[in-house]
Amino acid sequence: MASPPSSKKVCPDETITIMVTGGSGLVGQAIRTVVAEEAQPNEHWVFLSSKDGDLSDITETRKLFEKHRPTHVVHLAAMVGGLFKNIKYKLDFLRKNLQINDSVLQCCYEYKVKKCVSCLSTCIFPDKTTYPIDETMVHNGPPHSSNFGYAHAKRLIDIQNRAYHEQHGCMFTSVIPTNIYGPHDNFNLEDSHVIPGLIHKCYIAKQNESPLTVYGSGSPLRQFIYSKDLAKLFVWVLRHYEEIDPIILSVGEEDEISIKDVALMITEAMEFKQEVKFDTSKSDGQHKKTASNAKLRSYLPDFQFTDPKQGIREAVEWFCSNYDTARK
Ligand code: NAP
Ligand code: GFB
Repeated sequence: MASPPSSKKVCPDETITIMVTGGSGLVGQAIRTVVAEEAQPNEHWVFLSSKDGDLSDITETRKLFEKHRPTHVVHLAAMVGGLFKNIKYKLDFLRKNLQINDSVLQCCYEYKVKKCVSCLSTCIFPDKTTYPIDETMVHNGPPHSSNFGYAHAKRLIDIQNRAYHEQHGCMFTSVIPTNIYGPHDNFNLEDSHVIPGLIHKCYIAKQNESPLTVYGSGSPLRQFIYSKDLAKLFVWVLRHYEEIDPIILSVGEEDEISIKDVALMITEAMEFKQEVKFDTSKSDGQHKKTASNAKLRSYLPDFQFTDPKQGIREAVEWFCSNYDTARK
């Protein structure tokens, strides 16, 4: 078995290779944009997609680590989807993400990766909880039934990080983003998250001059983070965050908005003039999952988040400009 990896900090002039799993997705593409805007001469970034190899297969995963020999890993790759995809495929979300996470973390250990930052989600917290939710509450009770497969696979990353650290001294940590949106999202009408799903539905409704149907009552509350803001925070975590415990990456509790609010921001950005209807036969999912970003603020008190109206305008413009090639 390989010797324990060194947990020494990287010298500023030492060349490091950062391998981003899931690099072709919503978050990966945002990180690619951010690092291109502020390139560091000693950082070599490698962005992977499933075309480079299936990370649920540890043999294929080892080949990628053998090829790229990363010193650092940003682990984004996962089976991902919105409420309705999660409700349909709970076992697949559980197994596929367990397989991917075990392959990647074990290879990080075997290849002496100095630091790995993985990704949890604010939807994995206990369903019955007090608010605001914070990082200490991840394992304090069962998650919401709608996504228990995905939630348990994600929670296990935190357990795996602690086990690799305690037994081998690995610097494996994680972030807990809230709902993310932005360019390069998955706009599939059935499987996507709410913002890309409504952008795509609104695009079609505008063309057909028909009403826009929002699923559920519109009353659930969410904190939405623009993908480029998350990417900047992810890069900061990679370079400066040294705790094994996770850190929530989210706008503040006071920036929580309703699904109805977000639907109206989308219709405004799309200049949609038809009726907006609510199909209450469809699930609302979790009513709220209000998370505290106090820990993030203790590190970055002055970080500026993109106003949701501006972020949604940019996401709408990207979708309309890239309709033919967007994931839908
Ligand atoms: P995404 O757009 O669906 O991208 C997923 C990425 O993972 C893609 O690059 C995909 O490759 C890759 N991937 C999936 N299965 C793979 C496999 N078996 N082998 C190799 N690569 C595989 O997802 P995202 O929204 O960017 O999510 C990134 C991370 O953030 C995930 O860990 C997710 O759980 C987490 N997160 C997302 C949200 C959100 O609202 N989107 C919220 C909280 C946390 P292909 O492009 O080739 O398919
Ligand atoms: O982003 P979303 O699918 O997931 O949002 P969650 C679901 C909320 O938006 C529900 C309403 O209240 C839906 O009723 N909604 C309205 C719609 N119209 C639509 C639509 O066209 N598409 C979708 N998808 N929703 C997810 C978790 O929870 O959060 C995932 O299930 C993941 O595991 C993600 O972690 C970040 O925010 O409810």
